[in-house]
Amino acid sequence: MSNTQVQVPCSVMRGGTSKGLYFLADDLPSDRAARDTFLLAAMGSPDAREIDGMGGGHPLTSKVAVISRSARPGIDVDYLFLQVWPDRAEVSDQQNCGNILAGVGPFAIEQGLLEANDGVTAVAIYMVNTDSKATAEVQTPGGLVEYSGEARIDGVPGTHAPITLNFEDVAGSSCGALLPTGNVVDVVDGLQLSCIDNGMPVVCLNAADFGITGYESPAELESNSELKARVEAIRLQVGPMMNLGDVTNKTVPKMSLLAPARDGGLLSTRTFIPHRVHESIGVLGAVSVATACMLEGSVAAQIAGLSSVGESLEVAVEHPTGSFTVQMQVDNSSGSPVVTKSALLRTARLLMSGSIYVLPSAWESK
Ligand code: NQM
Repeated sequence: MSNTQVQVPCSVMRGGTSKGLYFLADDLPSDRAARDTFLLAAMGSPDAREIDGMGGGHPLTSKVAVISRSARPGIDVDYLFLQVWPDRAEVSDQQNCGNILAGVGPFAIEQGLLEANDGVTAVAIYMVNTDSKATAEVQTPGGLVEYSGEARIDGVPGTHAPITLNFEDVAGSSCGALLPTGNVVDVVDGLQLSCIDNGMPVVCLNAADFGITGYESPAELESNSELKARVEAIRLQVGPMMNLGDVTNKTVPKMSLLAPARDGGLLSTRTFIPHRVHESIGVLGAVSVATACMLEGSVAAQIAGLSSVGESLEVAVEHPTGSFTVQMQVDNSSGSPVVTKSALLRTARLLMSGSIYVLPSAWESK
């Protein structure tokens, strides 16, 4: 079709409240620098609008999934998540993404990496970034991925087929421990905060400590340069405390500003991811915040006010475009609650399947 550009097989999918490019690992250069040069060109980065590529000019729409058949026992596919910075020539594998994860099962089935059942297919996924496992339940009547359905998730218009994501043992997957600093509460710049990693490194902060309500829109928060500077100053200090090293150029930890719930949820969140404010909240980010609500004395627990926790509970984390429900299994046998499993509802949709075109200068052959 194009004699003067390189074309690479690719699907575009919405995964949860994010959107990204999905590739088979075999279709990408195995050399990391060559792969990243290609991905930057494919997205149109660096450019705030990503006008010369497929990216949407926002971290939530500048994401990549790289998928391959897994050699690991009991695992169907390996999933590597890559964040392409829109306005900076950088590709990061330093975080996982539970929203893009929602598209991995459907993509793997569409690409023939595993055979679907007639009904529901459980896809076992190894998450390369965090060396952890998730299982996605994908609707596959007649052995084909079904995208239509009645499931609704806040932040996405309309309804679609449900995809249930199940996580086990994700505590400390990036930082080495659920409480990476060893404390439920730390004090930085005179403010109490709680650092947690139950699948995503998150710093829980009290929005009121910053003189805001915590119900502002993402645009309002992003235009508050004093707030942004204070949040970033704290993030840079907390990164090494969370075993993440220098986080200047990293997309973790996420900074979640918390306020009391307004719509029947557990609490309300506004999350810096970290330089833009999330339009909703990340999947593993929500699991981490919900987990923090169960830890007595944490900044999240002080705001959520959960008095006691049963073995099985469903909590709603409020965010700018609605709320996010997380089901949790909790083990109370040690005296303090330990979240052993979490499950949540997402939807995903295949938007396009075909080829991405890049200039020859962006492609070094495999
Ligand atoms: O926390 C955005 C998203 C995410 C990450 C981010 C995510 C997760 O919503 O699991 O899904 O926090 O950068 O896609």
